[in-house]
Amino acid sequence: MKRPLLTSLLLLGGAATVFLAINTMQGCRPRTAQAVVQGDAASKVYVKPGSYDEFYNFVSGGFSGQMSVYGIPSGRLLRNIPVFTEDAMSGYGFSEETKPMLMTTHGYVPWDDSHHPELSQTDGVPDGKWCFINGNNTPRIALVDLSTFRTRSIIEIPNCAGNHSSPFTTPNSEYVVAGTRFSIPMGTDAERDVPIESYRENFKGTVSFIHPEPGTGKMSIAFQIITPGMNFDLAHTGKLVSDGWFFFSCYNSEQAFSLLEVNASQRDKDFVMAVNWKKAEQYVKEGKGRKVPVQYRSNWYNDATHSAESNVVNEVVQLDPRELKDLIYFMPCPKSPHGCDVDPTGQYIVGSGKLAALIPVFEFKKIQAAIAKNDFDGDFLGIPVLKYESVIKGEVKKPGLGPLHTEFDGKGNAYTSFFVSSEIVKWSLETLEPVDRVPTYYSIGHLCIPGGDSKSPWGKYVIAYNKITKDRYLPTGPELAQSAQLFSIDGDKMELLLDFPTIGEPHYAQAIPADLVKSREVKFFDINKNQHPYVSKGEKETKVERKGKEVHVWMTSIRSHFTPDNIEGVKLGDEVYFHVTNLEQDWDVPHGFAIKGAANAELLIMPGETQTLKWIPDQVGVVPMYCTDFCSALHQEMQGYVRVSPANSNVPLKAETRSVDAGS
Ligand code: CUK
Ligand code: CUA
Repeated sequence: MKRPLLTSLLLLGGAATVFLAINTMQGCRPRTAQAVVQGDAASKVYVKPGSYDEFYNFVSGGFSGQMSVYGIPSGRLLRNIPVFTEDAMSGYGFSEETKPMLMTTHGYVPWDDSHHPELSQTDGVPDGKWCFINGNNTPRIALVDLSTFRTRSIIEIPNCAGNHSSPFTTPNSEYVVAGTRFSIPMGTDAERDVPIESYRENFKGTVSFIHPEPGTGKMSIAFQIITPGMNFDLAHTGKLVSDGWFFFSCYNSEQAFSLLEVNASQRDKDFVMAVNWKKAEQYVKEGKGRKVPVQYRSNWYNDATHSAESNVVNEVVQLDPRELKDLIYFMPCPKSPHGCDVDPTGQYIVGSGKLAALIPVFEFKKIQAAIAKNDFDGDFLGIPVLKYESVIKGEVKKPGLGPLHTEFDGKGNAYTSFFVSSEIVKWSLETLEPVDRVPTYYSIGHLCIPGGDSKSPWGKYVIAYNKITKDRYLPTGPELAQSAQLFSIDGDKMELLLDFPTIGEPHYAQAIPADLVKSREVKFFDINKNQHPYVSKGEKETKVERKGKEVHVWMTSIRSHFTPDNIEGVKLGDEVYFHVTNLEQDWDVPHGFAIKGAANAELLIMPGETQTLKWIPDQVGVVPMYCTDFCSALHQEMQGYVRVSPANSNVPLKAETRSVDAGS
């Protein structure tokens, strides 16, 4: 009876058959693999030693939970920024100061699955201030501050399960959105403890609008819109003519809760959901929202105290579009749409049905006209469905197989990634005709043009983020390198320039001219402004104090010694807190701190910063500690000792250095 593959093939037909066939086919690749690289490609990606790349490229780390930063066009890795995953290299998630960043209502969650970096915008253009990224698994959004390349804040999203259609921004980053991938039952324990097969009655979705505070980057949930139960996949903001609207792709309008592979692929069309967020904002102001009890955490890293704060929030404002009639509308979209992209003029909304063999292009003014005339094709669970024919500008016919995502070059062209046929297709927004196509190696997911989802793209390159790299790199055991491919798009024809490996799975990425970020960089933290409760602003302020079982060490580091570097009087059963302040006031002089046997990572302390390592000694003896970052010619001399005595010992607590600055 059980023949799932055959059943799927029979049920899906068309593009899906090809999908499955290609999916199970090994080693299928275009013959032209070598021929497509032109002779002058190397010179176009060569950034000579000592020079800078033209663009920063922020790439999601997928299941690494991080975000990595590359230079374009060289593809050089510049940084791997810890976001949702603890990072032993920097001490993120290991130091006492950073632990609260990863707190959730489930406790400390040191990992997530991040898909979509999104740069903050001013007037519809990436401004280089922040980069947001979503956590898919334990629904969260993070804000990375591009002046420090560090995670500044993380907010948990309540009533959400699988935060996939996130964190896309409005044109002035008033909001970033979070749409739930999985619908779930919500409310009290009794309301949530229901049979899975009661999906239709009990399961709902939400899309949340998160407000980042312009000065601090603290995030809060402005409001949440409750929706019929289905899956939300991606989203993009309206702009210019369509400013004030947001568009989300939704699939599983079948409301399946098992074997979605088959059961959520039944209907010819699912939806793109149009949300009038300015209207939602107005309803919230008028008090038409409902305050619903929830629990979520909002975490924020304070650069003055060099410490994170984590606060629990207990309610959220919800809007119900079945009561507030003009809030959301559904537009039919073939078939299981994934990407949902808005062109630079804001007029056209491109839906990409994973199983569709065409691309529908919706037109904003037609959407408005249809809404004004109540030109509906019935409703879906109480939400009006606009007539497909009334809201589309047209369809891109037979562009390729398995369209996923579209970005724009700002010159009237769209670039769509095709997973199944493994290619990028360039097509004209005016004629809806394909004008160029180029193979990708292999099975492209997202693609990225610098500013390619904004009002003003820098349409010089497109970067493909591929799902399969077999045979492109030296093999590395069962898991092969993840991959990006750089193409130039400033001529008529797309041209492959470079393959470069990435960390984790690159889903989406964004890129921005380097100048918009470079000038913001913090070179070091001013020690005079350090408000950490355990700061030592000079060696004279260092000390050691016992508070019951806790031993606190006020410590400093400077090339090339710690103060104090000899500590005695620590006993078994103590908890030792090393509060290390890096006294340097110069760029790129971090010091590390590590101690033997600590069930912890190192600290990597930036100039002017204080960080704390917690250590529970478990053996009697003299224990070495040292600086881990090669900071000077005498880096190997940057060391010290802690004497650990038995629990009942009478060794007095003392700390000293023979440094002249310490004055002891
Ligand atoms: S993505 Cu998350 S499944 Cu196409 Cu935005 Cu890769
Ligand atoms: Cu400080 Cu090495």
